[in-house]
Amino acid sequence: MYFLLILTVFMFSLNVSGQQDYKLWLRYDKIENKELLSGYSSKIKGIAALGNSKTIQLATEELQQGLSGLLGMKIEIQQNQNAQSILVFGSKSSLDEATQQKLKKEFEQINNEGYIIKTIGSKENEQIVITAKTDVGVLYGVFYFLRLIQTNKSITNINIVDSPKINIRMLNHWDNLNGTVERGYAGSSLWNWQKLPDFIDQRYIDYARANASIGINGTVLNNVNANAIILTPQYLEKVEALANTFRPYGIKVYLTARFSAPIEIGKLKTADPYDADVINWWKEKVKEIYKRIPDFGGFLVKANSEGQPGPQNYGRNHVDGANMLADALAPFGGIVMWRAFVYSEHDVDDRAKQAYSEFVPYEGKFRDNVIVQVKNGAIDFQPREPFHPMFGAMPKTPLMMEFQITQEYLGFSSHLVFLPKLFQEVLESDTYCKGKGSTVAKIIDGSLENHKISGIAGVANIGSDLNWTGHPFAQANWYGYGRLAWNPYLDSGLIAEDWLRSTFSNDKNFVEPIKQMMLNSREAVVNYMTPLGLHHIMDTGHHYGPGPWVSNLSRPEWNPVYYHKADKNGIGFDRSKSGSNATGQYASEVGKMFDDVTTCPEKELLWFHHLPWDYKLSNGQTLWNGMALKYQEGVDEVKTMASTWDKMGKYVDEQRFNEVKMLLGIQYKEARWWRDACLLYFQQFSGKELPQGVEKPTQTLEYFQSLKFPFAPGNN
Ligand code: GCW
Repeated sequence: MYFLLILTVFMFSLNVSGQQDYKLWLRYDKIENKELLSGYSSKIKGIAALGNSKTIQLATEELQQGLSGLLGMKIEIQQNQNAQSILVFGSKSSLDEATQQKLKKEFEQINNEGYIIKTIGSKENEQIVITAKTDVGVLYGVFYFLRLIQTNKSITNINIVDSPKINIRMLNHWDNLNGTVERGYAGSSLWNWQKLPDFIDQRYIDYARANASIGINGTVLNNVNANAIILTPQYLEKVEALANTFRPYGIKVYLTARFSAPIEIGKLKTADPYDADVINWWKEKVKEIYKRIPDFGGFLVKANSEGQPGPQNYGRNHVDGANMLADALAPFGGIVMWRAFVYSEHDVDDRAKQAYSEFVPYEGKFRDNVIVQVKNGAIDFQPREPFHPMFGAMPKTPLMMEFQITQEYLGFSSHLVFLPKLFQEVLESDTYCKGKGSTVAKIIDGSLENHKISGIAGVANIGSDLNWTGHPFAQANWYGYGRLAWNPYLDSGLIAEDWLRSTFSNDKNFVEPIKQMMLNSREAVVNYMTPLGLHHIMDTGHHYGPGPWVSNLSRPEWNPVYYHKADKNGIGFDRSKSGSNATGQYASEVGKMFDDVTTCPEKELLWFHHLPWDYKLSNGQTLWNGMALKYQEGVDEVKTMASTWDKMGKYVDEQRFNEVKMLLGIQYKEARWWRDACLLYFQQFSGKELPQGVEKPTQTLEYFQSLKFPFAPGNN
């Protein structure tokens, strides 16, 4: 009996601690600071909801649960909207005339998804109002307000007016219909196609809630390497069920469209975008979708890229393909997101140049409801790439940013890498396309050219793992992506801090060092994988671990040797005027800077230049020594991360503390693997000893080359 009791208690606590991870950043633990707590409690004696839509109901539940947890007392729903010290929330049309008038100026400043949070009334009769033009705007305001309290911010005389700067804030799931996730490292797909539409997993609701809390308003459910079956009635019924689940959270559903679908599921002989039957097939298909899902978002398309079908199979081009789909979607308000991730095995030109060369001539030719989705980086989501030269080169065409949240090239879900730091670097990059200050952020939010649509996509790192993302800190990448999608000008340090306070603790002895650890983690991974502008030197297929020696793949640009070009004379890809002239694709201010080895930032040196091993770096080291020292620095940084974390036991529950500790252990081991394998390999060309301060490898090059990972995750 006694044993049974202990067992139950033990199992219960296991279960409870399991749920710690699951809650993401939406933890509403009681405020520890007594003074703050009484301050909040005096201002919020109850809540009053105006309106009764599903979205307002959700907002009510969220506020009630959130505030009850944070304030440690049950927060009641007030019937009397005019009571003192209550929180009133509802959309503009539900406010009384007088309050609407009071907030007139604020309403003029927000868009349809923005919100206002404001203290109104006289001192004796103070209230906090959360309002917006739409119910979803109110929900965003509610989440923002809860975050303020979660992160211990002041709510005295509150006055916040905020709107998202980008219209389409999207997650792209590379989820296959068989439940696997391409480049997914957090278990399998969340979507249980077999049980849909009748079974709505609680997970779908929790997913939507988490996304709404950071302002994400769209999701592409399936892989860009698409299967046409998703467009059959049998699957559309399932998609409809998900759309219905997500709708109250302000999230629209999108699908990828396989270009050859008219053949595969439509029994047509061709998918030629000029063929009348094909045009008609897509029109009918779109009609069928909108009948089920009236607010369907549209299609994402990967065409004529890495073997996917597309208009070029019929002698047509990207504009022909995109516009055909756009015409079918236009009557319903849907959009086409056409990916620009193209490079051809038949094109001998530098792969980094190919997307620009192919797409820039189409400037001005796409329909109004087409947005071109450009990957972060002209190669492929590397730990560091200079910004894609298409940004700034197509002013008439709205361009969408595609970031990768899942860590295909950044250590899967075993490495702690805080990606908002990387995203911020790219968003802040100045394209100079309209003179100084023409940043990538201003291009994608549409402000530079006054575009009607603007968008951003993040390839999701979410899966069926209990903690959603595999690594507890990978939750910060989902979170941070959402915050930047809402406001691409946010500082990544602020994002890290908000996330830490919401997810772990408000104690500054925890927040400060761990924030610093997160901010340093991005440079650490660059240093131990691809310092000084190296790129694409990972192992083949699964992309796990180093493989700079790989040279046997059928397409030259799939081989790491194509990218580093190491030989006895030196290392690096010459993309300057004397090389591939990729620098010529940038505005002249930027192009010149990259072109000249003396002005090219050292962090991008070997991306743009092939340099001798004894080239002198700015710190006086030779290129060989400097590179070796960078690899060592990366390893040392991981060691520091691990020892910083080791001191945090008292601020974190045991389970999460241990998980992160073990993962940092893996990261340290793999950082050394990268360093040793790459340096041993490059040493064959440099012919030089490792400089002082760089640890000696413990294995041979042959050993590293012999490692095989046929079952590494994410590679299907
Ligand atoms: O990064 C590469 C990945 C592929 C991916 C492709 C793409 C979905 O290795 O797995 O395919 O890019 O973005 O289309």
